Amino acid sequence: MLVNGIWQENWQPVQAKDEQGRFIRQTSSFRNWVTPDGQPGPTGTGGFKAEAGRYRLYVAYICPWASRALMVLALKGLNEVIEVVVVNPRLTEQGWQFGGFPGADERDPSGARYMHELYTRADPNFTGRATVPVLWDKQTGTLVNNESADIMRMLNNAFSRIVNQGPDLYPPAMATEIDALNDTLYRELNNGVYQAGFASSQPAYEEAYAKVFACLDRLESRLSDGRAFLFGDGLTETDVRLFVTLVRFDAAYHGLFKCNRNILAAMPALHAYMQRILALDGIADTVRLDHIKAGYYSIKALNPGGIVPAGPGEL
Ligand SMILES: N[C@@H](CCC(=O)N[C@@H](CS)C(=O)NCC(=O)O)C(=O)O
Repeated sequence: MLVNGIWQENWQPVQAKDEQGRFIRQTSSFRNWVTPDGQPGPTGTGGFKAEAGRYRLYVAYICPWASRALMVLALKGLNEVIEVVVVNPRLTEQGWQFGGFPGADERDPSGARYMHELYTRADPNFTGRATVPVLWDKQTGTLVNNESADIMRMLNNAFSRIVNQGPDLYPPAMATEIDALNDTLYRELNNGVYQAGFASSQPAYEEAYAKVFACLDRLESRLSDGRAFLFGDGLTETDVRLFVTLVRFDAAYHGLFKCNRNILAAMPALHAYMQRILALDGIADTVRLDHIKAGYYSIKALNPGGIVPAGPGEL
């Protein structure tokens, strides 16, 4: 399809759609885990022991999936233990690029110009998207994991013998509830906004739009009872997953992705909740509105002229 054809060149996440024009996200392909002793984790092979200075996390501030990994890194006090490299927020015809945007790292420490070079270094036969986030092992020169859901879990506890800081974002006693709400949030909201934005048919868009706002309405009512976070007083990984979508909502999803029933600021409990998380130690540094706007509005299939909106100026 033409729409698909155009934006496969400029913005790659729409690599697949179903027969109704619904966007389908690619599954991640590197699934090894960093563990305290280097034993294999739930998937993949072993050999990736938690060590200070050994790993590097590649992120884009535009990207909610990368940002959720970066948020866990900050919450767990791992900034000195894991190096972070930030790519240019504007996806090029060769994917993510290093350098050329304020607040992005000018160079990749290992000398790559594009993210895809790291993928082929790790696997010369790799086929698929060169997505962020990427957790990279400097010692063996390979890609450990490119699935943010896994990276969040590793950063939550694999390094606790090196730095023991921050809340347990996935307490075993809450695993079932967390997994269930994560799953709903992903389908209806985190990925729902992308399904609205990248729908290639009117019914697919309307279906996604309805899902997004039904989910936001339920969350607004859940948070209206005065609780600080989704499950009460304690922050969990589900809050991190929700926050990354909320913080992009007014700047990108409301306009570009046509999720425009209302702005987030019109939902008082959700807006206050977002501000509460933004105020946590280290979190504001993971949110760059200039990268978010420049990145999303550089998606040519959705915004051919490339004009970046002036507002909102702040969150
Ligand atoms: N499953 C991945 C998804 C990551 C993802 O889709 N990242 C997007 C940016 S928001 C990306 O890098 N896209 C580049 C491309 O598809 O070429 C995760 O959650 O880690």
